[in-house]
Amino acid sequence: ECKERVDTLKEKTGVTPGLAVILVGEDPASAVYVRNKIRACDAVGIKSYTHRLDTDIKTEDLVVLIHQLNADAGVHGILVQLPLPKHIDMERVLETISPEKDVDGFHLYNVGGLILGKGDSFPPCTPYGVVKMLESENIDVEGQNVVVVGASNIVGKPMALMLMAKDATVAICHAKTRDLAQFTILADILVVAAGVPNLIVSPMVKTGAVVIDVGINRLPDGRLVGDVDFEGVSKKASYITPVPGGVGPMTVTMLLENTVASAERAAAKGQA
Ligand code: L34
Repeated sequence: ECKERVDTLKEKTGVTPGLAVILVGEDPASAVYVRNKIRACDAVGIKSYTHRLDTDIKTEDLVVLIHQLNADAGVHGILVQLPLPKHIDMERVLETISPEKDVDGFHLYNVGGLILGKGDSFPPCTPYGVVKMLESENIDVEGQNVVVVGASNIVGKPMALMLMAKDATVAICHAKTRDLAQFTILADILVVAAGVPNLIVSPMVKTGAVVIDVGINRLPDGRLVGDVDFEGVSKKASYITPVPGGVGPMTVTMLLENTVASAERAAAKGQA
């Protein structure tokens, strides 16, 4: 679908969507994710511009680069891969990105837009991908009990808001929640984004539940696993997402979708 939209946009307006990707430092997981994003851009015809920066770059230098990208008409999306090194002022970096190019949805404007349901704001890619998966499987969330495990700014909090906007009854659990199982057992839809391997085992899951595993953990033996015991829980769930091959690729896909949407808006404004 993204490729079709890109082709149409190029044909009708001559605009090629552009995504600037900023990767600071040598985090191996981030390098893999960024590589996957760049490949996905290539596959649909989005032009990507990668900026690989030294770990000890200063906040100020990042800010200067982002200002340049904000002013670049060929760039419709700007992505700063997280986590950033500790010495960098992440908030300042994220607030420097122009909200119209903030295809990650991390700028305050887009975060606020999520609360108010503003149509022109970009939803963050990971929870947006979860919503798309539910939609494409025709899983209606209205009136359903949704339990989100994990309250991060990137996943848990926006996930809860998006499903609330679709009239689900949402509970958010987190690391300080007492007796997690008493919440998870009530979930018709269980979204797990805690970053703890095997946190969710079969007795904690209601029969027939939809289980979305956002976790991505690398075990000492090199295996990649989610937060859910897939083997056990898959026997009880009506739907379950695998790791790898589930939420991760959807995150990448929604980045493409946001970038294409941004380019379409720019073209419509005639400022591309
Ligand atoms: N700024 N930082 C920013 N935006 C984001 O949307 C992210 N996220 C999270 C981390 N930091 C970010 C990602 O890109 C997580 N994430 C992400 C992206 C891609 C994949 C996983 C997480 C992915 O491609 N996962 C593959 C396996 C990758 C592997 O082999 O390690 C999968 O099949 O799950």
